[in-house]
Amino acid sequence: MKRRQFIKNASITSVGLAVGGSVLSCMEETSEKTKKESMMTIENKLPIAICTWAFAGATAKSGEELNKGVKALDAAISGVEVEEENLKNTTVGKGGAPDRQGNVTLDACVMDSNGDCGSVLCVENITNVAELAKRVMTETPHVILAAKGAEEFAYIQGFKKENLLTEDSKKAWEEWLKSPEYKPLINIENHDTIGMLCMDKDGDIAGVCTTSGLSYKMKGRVGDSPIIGSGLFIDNTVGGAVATGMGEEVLKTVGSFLIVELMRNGMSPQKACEEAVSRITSKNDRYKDFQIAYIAINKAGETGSYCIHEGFTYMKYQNKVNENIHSDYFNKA
Ligand code: SD4
Repeated sequence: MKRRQFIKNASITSVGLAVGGSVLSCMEETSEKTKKESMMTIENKLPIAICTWAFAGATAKSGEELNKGVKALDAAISGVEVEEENLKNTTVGKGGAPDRQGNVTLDACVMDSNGDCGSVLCVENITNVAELAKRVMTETPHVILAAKGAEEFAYIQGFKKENLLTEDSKKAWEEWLKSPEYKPLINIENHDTIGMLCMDKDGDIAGVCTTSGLSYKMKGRVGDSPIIGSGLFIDNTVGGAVATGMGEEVLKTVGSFLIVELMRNGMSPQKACEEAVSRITSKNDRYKDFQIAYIAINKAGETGSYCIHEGFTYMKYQNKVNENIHSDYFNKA
């Protein structure tokens, strides 16, 4: 009796398993089909490059590279290098504003589609710090190199030693020294740190963030931009986010990681950027004195942005169209 019952149960179970198996394989087929269909829909949108502020040359460069089939991270680095090498840009790379003692120190990080990342902090005499951050990722067992160590590593890697302080930046700093009051500026000359997020033809997402940091900062000060999770975060299954503005406040809320996690839980890039700004403004009355802006992209190729004060714009390159988009903002009072 027991044996018969066992066989009966076993056969029910195996029917169940067989049926379950075919249900499973049917579900797998459906999800494979849905994946293929959504990949076909998204393919029409690819590639995409977005960056903070109106750095049109940067997204144009990244877009051109992506169209040639270059992967997301290398395309993003090529784009930001346009600004790292732009001597007129006083917030990124060569020509960036110095610290209080007249030293230009740069911060950068990169994050790739496979979750790898690299970062350099407070680096002097090297222009292309985004590429240097990538070399930390690919050529060392570490994630972060700081100051002299990062600079020495750059020379080993064949980077050129350059004086980053241009005559114009030096003059502006000398002017500032006459009454050296430290005040964060909102929307400096309508640009700031460049953060770039790229989604390549394969639908893979990677990002870069590079900056000279706050003008006339204290010696040794490092902001959010080279800190993975704060200035930049990518999860290739979900999306990516990058920040610009007052780094201290982004650091306190781990802003870019927060945005990616909010998107993982179902928020659109737009709503996730709004929520990350609200985490700052809801707790901090001083938000009136500083700007913070985020941009984000998700795996469906949707993008979003939000900032505290009016004036932040971002670039979006898609379908060979390179457009400047005005971000919505929090402080409408
Ligand atoms: C930083 N988020 O170092 C960067 C760039 C900046 O005003 O200076 N923004 O805080």
